[in-house]
Amino acid sequence: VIHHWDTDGISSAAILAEALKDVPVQNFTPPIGEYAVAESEISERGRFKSIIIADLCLPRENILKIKETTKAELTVFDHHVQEDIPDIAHINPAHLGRRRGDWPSTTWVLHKFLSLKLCLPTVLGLIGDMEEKVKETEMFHDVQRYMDEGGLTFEDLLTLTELIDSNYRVSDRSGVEEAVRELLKHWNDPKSLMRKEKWRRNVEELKAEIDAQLNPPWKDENGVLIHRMSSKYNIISKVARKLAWEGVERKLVIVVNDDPTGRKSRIYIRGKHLEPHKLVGFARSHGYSAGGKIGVVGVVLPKGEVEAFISEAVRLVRVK
Ligand SMILES: [Mn+2]
Repeated sequence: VIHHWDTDGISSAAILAEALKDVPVQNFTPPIGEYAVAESEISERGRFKSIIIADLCLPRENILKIKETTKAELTVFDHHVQEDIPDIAHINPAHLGRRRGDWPSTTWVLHKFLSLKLCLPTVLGLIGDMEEKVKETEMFHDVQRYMDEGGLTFEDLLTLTELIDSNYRVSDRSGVEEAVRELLKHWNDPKSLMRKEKWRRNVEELKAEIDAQLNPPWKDENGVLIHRMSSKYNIISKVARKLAWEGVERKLVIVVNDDPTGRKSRIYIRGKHLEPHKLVGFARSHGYSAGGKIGVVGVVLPKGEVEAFISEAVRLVRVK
């Protein structure tokens, strides 16, 4: 199972491993931040009859290359919008043109597709991807029931998604892969998972780093705030969220993280009604890797091109 490094991806891998417990299953996440997998790395781990890609939008060429190299059967479980690929089984209701809101997580796709009894990983995937917004979905009845039966609060589960996500936020790739085994070991036992010392230390470290990186200076003009920082951790969305809310909501928050060891920067743009298409299209036309959803756009580009991109981005967003 090749899976995304976030809680939904980790939980989806755990659900698949549990469903397939009669056969040996290995789980694998790409290098954190890279939406591609080197085929050689898969081959090094063994020979596989079947490969499942979960909650991870790999490029078409990458998927075809994996299939060609490994000769395995390939199946994709996802809820992101993706293109059709010949000879690849694609279990993705979003892709069938249904309303995206109906499928808030890959764990929910698996839950429905495999007709499972509601379990902790399914709930964690929903909360990991949706956070507070999950309360507005129809699945929240199920989440509520799960919490009532286990004597859990929403905050408990939100905290647990933070703990699980801490692995990728500190760029601990093997920690991400190990988290799948932890979910399997403590199936439906969130209290034990919440005590995991390593994850708790990660969260503490991340909190301190976020506070440190929140320090000014930043540029705040006409409701647009621009903050540039340099952290080795994946905290850009956390920093953006904190800056978006300071009593009043800012129209647009742009956070830039310059990779402390490389030549790339990551830009994260957050705005309440931000439409991603124009910005993502503009970024891709420059050859940058970019993605987004309503309210959020992320771009990776060379450090030296950050300033030019931001001034154009602000202009594009304003022209509405
Ligand atoms: Mn997801």
